[in-house]
This record gives sequence, C-alpha cells and structure tokens, in this order.
Amino acid sequence: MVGMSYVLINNEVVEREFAKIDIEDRGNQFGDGIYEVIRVYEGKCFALNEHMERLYECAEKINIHIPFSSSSLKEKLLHLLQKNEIQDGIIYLQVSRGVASRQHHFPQDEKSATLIAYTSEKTRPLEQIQNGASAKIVEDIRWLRCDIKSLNLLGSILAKQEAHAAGALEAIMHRDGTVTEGSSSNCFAVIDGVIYSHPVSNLILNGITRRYIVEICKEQNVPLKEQEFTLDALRKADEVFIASTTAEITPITQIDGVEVGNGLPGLVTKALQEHFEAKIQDAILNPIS
Ligand code: PSZ
Repeated sequence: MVGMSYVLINNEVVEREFAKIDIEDRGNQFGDGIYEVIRVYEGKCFALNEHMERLYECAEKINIHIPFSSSSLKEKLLHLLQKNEIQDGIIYLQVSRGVASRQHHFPQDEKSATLIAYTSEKTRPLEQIQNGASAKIVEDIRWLRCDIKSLNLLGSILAKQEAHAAGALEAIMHRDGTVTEGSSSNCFAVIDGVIYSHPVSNLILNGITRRYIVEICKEQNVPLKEQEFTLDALRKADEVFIASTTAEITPITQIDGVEVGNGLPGLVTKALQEHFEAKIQDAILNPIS
C-alpha cells in the first residue's frame, strides 16, 4: 500500500475508496465526455494551461458545460497534486455529461457535468526515449472527430492492442495510405532534413507535445511541414518519432519489424529531445501555482 490517495469529484476531494460515480453517469454508459492527461515532473505540472485550454475547447465542441472556471479547476488540480504528494506522475481528468436516465440525446433538464480527477505516480520512460521503440502500421478505423479528446477510445484501443500483440509499442495509423497519428500519440517523419506531421484537422488530436515540437522547430529554425505524408514515405523516412504527454519524444526505430533509417534514434530526433528537455526543466523551475 503506497499510502492514501485522494481523488476529485466535482467540488470534493475524497479518499479514493469512498469515491462514488452514479451507475447512470453518461461517461460510464456512453463514453459521453472528454479527458486530459497532464504530466507532473518533480511535483510540478507541465503545460497545465495548454491542457486546460484544450479541455474547455473540447467541452464546447460537444456542448458540455464545465461548471467551474479554468482558474478554479487549476487550483483544485494543484491542491489534489499536493495532497497526494506526487513527484513524477500524471493527473488524469475527465468531464462527462453527467447523470441521466439512459437515452442517447442530451438530457432535457440539463444536469451538470461530472468532473473527476486522480493522480498517479509514473516514472519517465527513459529507456525508450533514449533507445527508441517499435511500431506497427494499423488502419485508422476511428470516427471523424479525432480532434476531440473523447472518452470513447475503442478505435485507439483496438489499434494499440494489435501493435501490442505484435510486440510493438505503438500503432501508427493510416487512412487510405495517409499517416494520421499514433493510437495515443502524434507521429512525425524526418525526410531529407524536413520534419513532417499530419496537419491539424478533424483527423488527429492536436497534441500538446506536438505543439511544443512545432514551437521548438520555429525557435530553432528546423524545417517542419504540417503536411500529409504517405505510409510509403514513413517506411522510407530517415527518422520517425512519436510524441505524447507520457511518451514525450520517443524515437521509432522499427516499423513492422523493419529498421527505420539505420535503426538507431536519429540526430534530428535527438536534437528535439534536448530542446524538449529544456522546456521540462523550465517548467520545473518556473511552475504554475
Ligand atoms: O499515458 C499515456 O499513455 C498517454 S498520455 C497522453 C496520451 C497517452 N495520448 C494523447 C494523444 C492521443 O491519444 C492521440 C490519439 N493523439 C495524440 C496524443 C498526444 O497528445 P498530448 O501530446 O496532448 O498528450
């Protein structure tokens, strides 16, 4: 037992074992809601403001009203983090459309959303960040609003499982031969010194880590094109990497059992990792409070 853990349910911080979610919560019945995963390094949140903004944007896209202001929600999360004494870990946060008897359409008497959050310790996956990992190509069978960070993750889960069963870390997905993203990450290919990533659209999640990479490329004058690229281009790329809150920037050194480039993490990827590390250190030194 690692000590007591608290969770947030709407306005209340309660011990995890006393937390109760109604059986007819729409998050539970329909996956009718959205979520965020926020990284915590040395007790400090990384990119908390960006995650809050995306949460509220996604809520608006599906007409969920979050009954707190962004700043009061931030305070609640920071309080939870302190109470649970998290060092390296994550905050998981989800908002559902709340409790109503089971019918697909939105409840008539608009009940308020259900917000829950918990924290967990999670060490950085330094081995894979340094040495790279493998991926499997999988068809993207998800819906057409992948820009929404929906609780509905069946498409991603089936893709990830296919990769996992093949011994790969991530499923890199494609629609008709165009690479979209990873099952739980954004995907990048380095071709002749240019970094390619699927443009922001309804077909990918606009990842927070991806946004940092775009920013770093601007700051460092590294050519990056937010442009579609094919599976063929991916397979022939000099370097491939994925990016997410927990994977950070992870080199992909093997795709479907075939080495990417020389089979080792590439120089462009490593340079980005260094700049991303600097952003992490900056967040630790200048935390949001
Ligand atoms: O812990 C985990 O396994 C996590 S934490 C965040 C993710 C996985 N994935 C987020 C994600 C995603 O699910 C899809 C489909 N595309 C891109 C991403 C990356 O988004 P950020 O960078 O915001 O985490």
